[in-house]
Amino acid sequence: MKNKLLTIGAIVVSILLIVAVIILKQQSSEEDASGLKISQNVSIVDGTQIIDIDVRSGYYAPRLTYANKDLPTKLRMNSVDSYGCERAFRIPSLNISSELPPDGLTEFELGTPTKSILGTCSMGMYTFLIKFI
Ligand SMILES: [Cu+2]
Repeated sequence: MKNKLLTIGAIVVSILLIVAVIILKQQSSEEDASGLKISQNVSIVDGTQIIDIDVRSGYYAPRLTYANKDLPTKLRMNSVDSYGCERAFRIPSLNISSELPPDGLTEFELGTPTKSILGTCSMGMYTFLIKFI
């Protein structure tokens, strides 16, 4: 009888632990989903926000960037072995149109953006989006 009670007690404790772990996990994943975070390719130097985007043959990376709004902002395009149409670079909302080099950094002044900025190749095959939060 005593053994049975001990076994039942152990089972109840185990179930409670499992439920607690599941609840804690759900809470942390909810925080991750709702709390937008500034992306790792964003840095602030002397009050200017710098957003780094990689330019490679066939893509821009990262595809989605979260940056700070209300900061003077520069876009820094980092080309490495770029020989595709990603070099024909456009930001339609800012009337920016530029031929990027196959290798090297190219900077663009974005002002103090309030709206999202879409970067794209001239034909719209490759894109990236910067959201200001
Ligand atoms: Cu293209």
